[in-house]
Amino acid sequence: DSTFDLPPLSLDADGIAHDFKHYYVHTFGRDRQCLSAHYPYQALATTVRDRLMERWKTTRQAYDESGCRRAYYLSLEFLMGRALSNATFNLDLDEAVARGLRTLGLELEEIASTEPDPGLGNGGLGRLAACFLDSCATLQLPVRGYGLRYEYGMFRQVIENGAQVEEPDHWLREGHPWEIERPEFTQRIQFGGRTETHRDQNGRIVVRWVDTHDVLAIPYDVPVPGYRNDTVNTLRLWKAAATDEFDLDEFNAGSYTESVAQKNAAEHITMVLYPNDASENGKELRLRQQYFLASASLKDVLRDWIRLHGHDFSRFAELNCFQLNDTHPAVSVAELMRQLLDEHHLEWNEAWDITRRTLAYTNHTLLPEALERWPVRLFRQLLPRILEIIFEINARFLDEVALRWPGDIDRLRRMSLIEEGHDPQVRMAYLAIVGSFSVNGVAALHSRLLVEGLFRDFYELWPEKFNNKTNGVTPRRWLAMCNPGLRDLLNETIGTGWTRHLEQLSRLAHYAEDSALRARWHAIKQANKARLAEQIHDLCGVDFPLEAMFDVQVKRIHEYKRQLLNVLHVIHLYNRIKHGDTADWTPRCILIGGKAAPGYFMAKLIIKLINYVARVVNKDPATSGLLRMAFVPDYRVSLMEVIAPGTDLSEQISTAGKEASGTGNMKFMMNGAVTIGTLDGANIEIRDQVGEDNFFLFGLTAEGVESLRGHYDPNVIIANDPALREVMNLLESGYFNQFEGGLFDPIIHSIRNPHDPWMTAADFRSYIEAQERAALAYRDRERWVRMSILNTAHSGYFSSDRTIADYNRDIWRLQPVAPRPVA
Ligand code: DL6
Repeated sequence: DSTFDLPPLSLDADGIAHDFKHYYVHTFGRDRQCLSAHYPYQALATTVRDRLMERWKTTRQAYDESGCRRAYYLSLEFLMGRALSNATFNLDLDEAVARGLRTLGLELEEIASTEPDPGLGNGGLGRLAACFLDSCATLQLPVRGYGLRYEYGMFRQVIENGAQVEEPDHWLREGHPWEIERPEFTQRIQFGGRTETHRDQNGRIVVRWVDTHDVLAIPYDVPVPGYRNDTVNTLRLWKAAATDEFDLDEFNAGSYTESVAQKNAAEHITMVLYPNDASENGKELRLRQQYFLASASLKDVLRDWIRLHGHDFSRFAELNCFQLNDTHPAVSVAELMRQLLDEHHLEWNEAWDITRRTLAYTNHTLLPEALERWPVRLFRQLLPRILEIIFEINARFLDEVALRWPGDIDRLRRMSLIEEGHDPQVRMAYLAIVGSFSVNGVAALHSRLLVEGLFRDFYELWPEKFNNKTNGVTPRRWLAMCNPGLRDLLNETIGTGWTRHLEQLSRLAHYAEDSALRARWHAIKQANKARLAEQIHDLCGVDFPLEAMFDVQVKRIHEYKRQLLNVLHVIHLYNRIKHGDTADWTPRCILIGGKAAPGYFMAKLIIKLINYVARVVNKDPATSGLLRMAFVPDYRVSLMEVIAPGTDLSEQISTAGKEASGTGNMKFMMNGAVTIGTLDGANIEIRDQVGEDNFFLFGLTAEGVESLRGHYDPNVIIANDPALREVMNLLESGYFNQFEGGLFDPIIHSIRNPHDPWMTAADFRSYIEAQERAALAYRDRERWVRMSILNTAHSGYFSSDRTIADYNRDIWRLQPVAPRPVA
C-alpha cells in the first residue's frame, strides 16, 4: 500500500537548511532574535530524525516481510550517549549538515554540544548495551532493544569541598526529539493480588491471577541507525502510567486525592534509574522495575507473534531469542512461562521447552554481593503468580539434579533457586541459568572463573550451556566520531574499510616504523590532549601542560577498581619531588573521574581523598612542571569522547579476578593509549593482542590473589617497603587533611586490614615499578609513539561488531536483512 509513501528527503545542504528553517520558524516559532541554544538543536534534531524515519519504516517492513528470526536485548540500562552527532555520522550527513547550517550562520559542532547526554545507565553494562545496538544495526541484524524510560537518569555529580554531591538529572525536561510515543502498543502489567485455581470445561487446571493492581506500560521508540546502510533498528523504552479505571474507582468513592496518589505510585516505577553499579539493595521498587520491563517486553513480542503467526506457538522458539543483560531481567524466565501458560494456555512442558530454547543470559560480574537475590516474601506480596511458577520450576529442576546426583543433599541445597534461611531468597542468577540455553561471561578470564567458581555446579550439569563472549565497543562512536584527527589519518593511510571491519587496523602495524607517520600521529595526539586540557581547565581549574604524560583512570568509583592504588602512586611521586628525587623525571598529569553510588561510603571517601591530594599537589610550587592531578566531575559518555583521544596512559588496575571485562580499556586502546594494568578482565586479551612489550603489566594474578587470602599481611608489606611506608606516613600524619583530623582513617584501616579483599598494599611495589617503566618509555618519544600506533593497530578484536558476530554465530543465529534502499 503506497497511500502514505512520500518522496525521499533531500540529503544535500540546501535541503537540510530548508527543513531546518521550516522547523525553527514554523514548528518551534523562533527567529534570529531567539537566544536559546535549545531551539536550533530541536530544529536540527527534527530535520535529521525525518531522514531516519523513512529508513526506520523500510527496515520494519523488511523484517516483517522476510519472516526472519529475531532477537531482543532486554536490559534495565541503555547508556546511549548523544544522538544527534551519531545520527548525522551514521547517515553520512556531517558535511551536508555543516554546510547547510553555515549558510544560516550556525555551527554543527556547537549545536550538537548542547544536547544533554541521556544517562539511562550506570556504566559499563549500560554502555555495552548501547554499543551492541549500534553493531546490530550496522550488521543489519533484526535485533530490538527493550528498556525503561526513566524520568530521571544517572544523577549529575557535583564536587563540593572535594566531596560528591548528587543532583537529579531530569533529562526529559526540554523534551527528547529522538523518541516516538507508541500508545497503540500499550501493555497492561499486573502486580499484587492473589491467585485462584479452577478447572476449565476440559477438566484442565487453570490458574488466574486476580485482584491485581495494574499499571500501564507505554512504549517510546528510539531509532538506532546502522552505519551508512539504510537500516534503522529500534530501542523500545517503557514508561509506567496509571490505568484509567484505577482513577475512576477511587474517584467514584469520593477520594480524589487518594486517586491521584495511586496514580503517582504507578508512575513511580519508571521514575528513576537506581544508581548502583555493582550492588543490589533489595528495594521493592527495583523488583517492580524488573518485572515491569520483563512483562511488557514479552507481551509485546507475543502480541507481534500473534499478529504475524496466529496462536500457534510451535515455531516460536525457532524464530525468537531473548538476551538477558545480567540478572536484572531474569524474572523473564518465570514471566514467559506465565504468559504461555495462563494467557496462551500452553501445557507446562510445551511452555518450558519454548522458554528454555528462547532465553539466553549474560553475566557481568564476579562480585558475590552483586549477584541478585530477592526475598521470597517480597515476591509473594508483589508477584504471587510468578512465585508459584518459580517454585514449580525449582521443584522440577531439583528432581533433575537428584536424578543426576542421587543422595547429594548438599548439592541440592547449593543449587536450589531458593536460598533457605530465616528470610528465604530467590537466586536470580540461578533462575536465569536454569531457564536459558546459553550462559556467557564477558571476557575469557571472567567466563573461566564463572564455571570454576560461582556457577561450578551448573557447569557440571550442563557444560554445553556455558560460553564466553568477550566485550567490544563500537568503533564508530569510540574512534571515528570522537577522534576526527586520527580518523582522517587512518582513512588516508589504510583506507576507509576499518569503520566496518576494524580488524583492518592491523594494516597500520608496519607504519609504526614510518617516522613521518609517527610525527603525524604524535601531532594528532597532542591536538587531542590540547582539547582535553582545555576541558580540564574549564571543569577543574587545573592546567595540564601538553608535554606531560596524560595518565587517566575514568570509571565508576569502586574499591575493587582501586582508584586508591592510583592515589598512593601520586602520593609516592609527590613524596619523591619533596625529597628532590627528580632526576630524569617524566612530567605527569593524573586525571581521575567517576561516580560513586550515593550510599557507598568508602567510594565517596576515596573521591574526597583524590580531591584533597590533588589540592595539595597542585598548590605546592615544588610540583610545578612535574606533577598535576585533577578529578573531573560528572564523568559520562560525552566526556569520555574527549578524554579517550587525549590519553597517553590508560589505568586498568583492578584486583585480578574482580573486573568482569572492562570496556573503557578498549576505548583507550583504540585511541592509541598504552595500558598499565593487571591480568584482569579483558586486559588479558588486550595484552595478548598488542604484545607484552606494548603493555605495562603488574600485580598478582587472580590465582595469586586467592592463594594469598588468609595469610595476607599488609602491615609487613608496608614495614618492608620504604616507599609505601613513606606514603602511609604522609597519609597517617594527616598531611592531606590538615583541619579534618582522622578524615581518611577508614581508608588507612582498609589498606592495613589483613582482610582487605582488594589487596592494595600487595600490588603497590609492582605497580610503582610498572609506572617507572611507563615513565621511562614516555621519555623516548619515538618509542612511545610506536607503542601508541601498535595499540590502535591491534585493537580490531575489540570492536563490538566482532562481539555481536560472535553472539550471532553461537547464540542468536540470525540472518542479516537489508531494507530496500531509500534513494
Ligand atoms: O560487561 C560490561 C561491564 C564490564 O565491562 C565490567 O567489567 C562489569 O563490571 C560490568 N558489570 C556490571 C554489573 N554490575 N552488576 N551486577 O555493571 O559490566
